[in-house]
Amino acid sequence: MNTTARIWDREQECLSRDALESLQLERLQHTLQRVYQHVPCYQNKFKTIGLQPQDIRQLGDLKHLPFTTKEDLRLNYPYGMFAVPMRDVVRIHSSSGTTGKPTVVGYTRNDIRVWSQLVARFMTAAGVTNDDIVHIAFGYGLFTGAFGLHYGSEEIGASVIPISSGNTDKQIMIMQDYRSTALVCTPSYALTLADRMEKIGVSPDSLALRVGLFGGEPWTEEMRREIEQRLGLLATDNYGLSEVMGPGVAGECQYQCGMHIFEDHFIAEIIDPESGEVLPAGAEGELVLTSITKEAFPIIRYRTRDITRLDYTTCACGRTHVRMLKTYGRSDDMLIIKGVNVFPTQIEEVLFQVEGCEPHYQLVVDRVGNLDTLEVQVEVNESIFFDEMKKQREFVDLLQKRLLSTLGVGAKVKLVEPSSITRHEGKAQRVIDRRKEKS
Ligand code: DLL
Repeated sequence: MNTTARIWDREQECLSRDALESLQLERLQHTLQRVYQHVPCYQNKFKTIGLQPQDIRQLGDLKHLPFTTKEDLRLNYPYGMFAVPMRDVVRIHSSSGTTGKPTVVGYTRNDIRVWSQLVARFMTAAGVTNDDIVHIAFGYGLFTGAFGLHYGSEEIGASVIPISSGNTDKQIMIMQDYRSTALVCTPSYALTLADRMEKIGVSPDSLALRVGLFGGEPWTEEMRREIEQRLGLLATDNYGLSEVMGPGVAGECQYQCGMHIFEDHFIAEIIDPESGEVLPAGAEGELVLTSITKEAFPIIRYRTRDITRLDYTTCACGRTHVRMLKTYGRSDDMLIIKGVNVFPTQIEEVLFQVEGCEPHYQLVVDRVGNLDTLEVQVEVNESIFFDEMKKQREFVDLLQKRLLSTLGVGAKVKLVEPSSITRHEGKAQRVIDRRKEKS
């Protein structure tokens, strides 16, 4: 039996805005009651501003509630934000944060069920069915990526290959031999696979891949086209964060025009990251998420730090849930170079448009005297490396000019040899900020 009809939950995914909003309000009110009763951090925050859960009478009142930040989670490390006793928690994950203590999140049995359904939802929207063989190359562990996609695939009834991360040659052999049809990993690892295949002479035609479910880090449209062309698949984007659930918060359908946020389970707002004010529909700003069905770890107005825009126009697929556009990345990933805000993805966009650049780059930020410097190290293909010096200089000039006009601040470009930039099996680490060592 093809289970698509069950996973493609038309009733919930195509609700009218009115019906959706009344469902959201009901679920929000219930969640607020629960956190007020069971999570001291929320109770204290609400009391400080003199607010009771019953004061939230319409969705518009949500803006009166305080934000939750990563700092709140750190202060309540490890289990202080849980709304159920530990005996009801069946799984623990944590964030992939590189600084300080990670944040810890928990799931009840029902949370795991909902999580699996939501991952199954976006996988279905991307075209995965029970006929697919899903190759999961995320690392299994505390990171939510692998388990989320694993349970979602099983919910669909697809055949899961839990290969985990690493050992790229083995990944390629398994994809070939086991006829994997759906690839799950970070977009940067998809490119690493493509590079390696090229190097060892494996053509994408010898694989059975047809769809990619990529997420966990920011990537550009240019990178999407490159992956699609080199792996011969439809590359879709999906978004989530461990604090809110993991993957399964939002995902693209086959029309690739933004990720549907599963609004029957989450409320999305866009705020001005400076003032905290809620911005009007369509404006660009920081995404703030509230969970309205989670049991173990409900989260109210969580500041994701991810910068995006919401698109409420109708999607060709028929789903009514709002779409978030590709995020440039976290506002914490934003570099401030001589006072100008720069996102690594803006640099990626420029590099990908210039013939000769390979899709691997690294940014080195430093401070010389009082001045910030930005160096863009980019791999270039052999032809440029071996060409005469004059041509190399012209190539560097061209890149520097384009970067200056896109970013509004100068960057020095350094061409490096193919394969010289460190590859990561999970999320790419693009920035080395030497200013941090100096401050
Ligand atoms: O990365 C959850 C996830 C796993 C999502 C696998 C999708 C696939 P964290 O490790 O907590 O959780 O990191 C969350 O990663 O706030 C974004 O900054 C970034 N991120 C995740 N997905 C995307 C995406 C997982 N599709 C943080 N585009 C988020 C851009 C993304 N950034």
